[in-house]
Amino acid sequence: MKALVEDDLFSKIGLDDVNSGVYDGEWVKPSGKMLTVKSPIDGSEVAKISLATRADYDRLVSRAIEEFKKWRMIPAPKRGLIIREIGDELRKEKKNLGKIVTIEAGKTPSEGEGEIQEMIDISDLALGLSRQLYGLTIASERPYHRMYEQWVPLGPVAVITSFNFPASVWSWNAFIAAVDGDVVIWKPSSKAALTAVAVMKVIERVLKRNNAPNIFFLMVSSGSEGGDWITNDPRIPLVSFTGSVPVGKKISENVAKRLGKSILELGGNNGAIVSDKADIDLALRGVVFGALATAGQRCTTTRRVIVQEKIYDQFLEKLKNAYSTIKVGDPREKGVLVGPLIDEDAVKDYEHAIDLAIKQGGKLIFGGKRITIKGLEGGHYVMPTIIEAKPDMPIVKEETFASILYVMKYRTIEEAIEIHNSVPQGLSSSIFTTDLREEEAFLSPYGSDCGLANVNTSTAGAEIGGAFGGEKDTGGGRESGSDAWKYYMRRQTVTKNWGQTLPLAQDVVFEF
Ligand code: UN1
Repeated sequence: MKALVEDDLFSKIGLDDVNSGVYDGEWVKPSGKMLTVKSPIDGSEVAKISLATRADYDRLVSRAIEEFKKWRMIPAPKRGLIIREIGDELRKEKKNLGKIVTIEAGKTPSEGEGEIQEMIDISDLALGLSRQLYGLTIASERPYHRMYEQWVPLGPVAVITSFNFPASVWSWNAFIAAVDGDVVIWKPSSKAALTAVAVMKVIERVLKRNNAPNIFFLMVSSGSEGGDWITNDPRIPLVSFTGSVPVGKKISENVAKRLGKSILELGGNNGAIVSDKADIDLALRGVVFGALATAGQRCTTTRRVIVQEKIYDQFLEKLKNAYSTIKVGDPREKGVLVGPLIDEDAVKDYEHAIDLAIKQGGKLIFGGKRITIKGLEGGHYVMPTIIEAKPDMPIVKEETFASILYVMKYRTIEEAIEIHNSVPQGLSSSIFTTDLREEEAFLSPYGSDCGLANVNTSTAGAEIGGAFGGEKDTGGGRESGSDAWKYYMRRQTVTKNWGQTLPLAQDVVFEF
């Protein structure tokens, strides 16, 4: 096997002399516990990173407040230029950072680099936005009055990210929040802390070079501890969280108790409807990519495929054939499309879900067990799995973060939509059809109930230009493009009287 970490990879990024997981403008010397970073590719240790102590956290938040006071007064287009330069630095480091993502999250190089590309894309979007933080002008009912709305920076905001998109999802939030005038405290998943440290190393260069306020802060912490500090801290007006439904509920409860704001991007249980009027080969590509990219560990992974009965057998056969050609293994190897799951717990969840599916009446069509790859015995590999299922099986309603695809049959498009919407989550959805009426039904008020609706393309692989997020148990938040920037600012309605009398709204009379 190739060495996991090439000789000079860490030094190129500036990682070799540091094992600090806390950055508050400077890298804080480790004083608490250490986290061991292991690669899911072979289970070996690749780094040790320090965890934030409560004292580190409090110092970090105080600094964030100080830096916010400076940053919010810099004009937004100038803030945009800093983010653009960060984008340029990421362009230079795309390959190296992509490699870190591969080592730590087990993604293929193409997906690892794709994630850094997504950061670059959002930096471009943020630059444009920095000149477009538009407010409305509103007609006043009073003479000599002017009304408008303006958007004002919010404060230090926290972004809590998951292991599966350890870099890009942070940047969706952080780069937009930064052009909005906020500073950002990042708590990455402890399963992907090395990527976060590496990203901060690259960004630090730009901030220091420009003598800019320190707008990005990092604190690695274990378990729920750091999350609890953040969510209960009234100094942080907004918490953006990506992760599981149970943790998201806890976070939103804590934040709501202090009347803070949260953006939640929780689980997906994404379905693809494949009509008998679909371009079958295109549908197959869309479903297989959606189900197996990132080893089934995307929020947008296709977990359910709902197939019209006339083409059901044919489609299932094609699906099985496609699955049998997919290479699972070391993601760095040419031809491998599916790497490992993130850790042993994920393998257990995979096995448990398959067990339950069979007990609940599902039929195993393909895969179903873990695999050992020669030379990578410590890695966490499983076979991509297809299970024939019924829509009302309880396991089908759950999101299992692994490559398990449930296949179901439908008769009419109405039935397909009903099955599609019969899960608690509402992130992404697809229909594969060439029939205009079916397509429009899927996009109609009785159609897909998800935040993302795709026609003839996969549930996974959204672009950054749209608002990303979903409904129901997915939490309702929106990040990334469109007008998601508004979440990170406060809206202020301004009324100005430029006359010499005081006319009152609603014609109220108050003479004295
Ligand atoms: C996630 O899994 O949290 O749409 C984000 C996609 C990626 C982002 C997924 N661009 O699949």
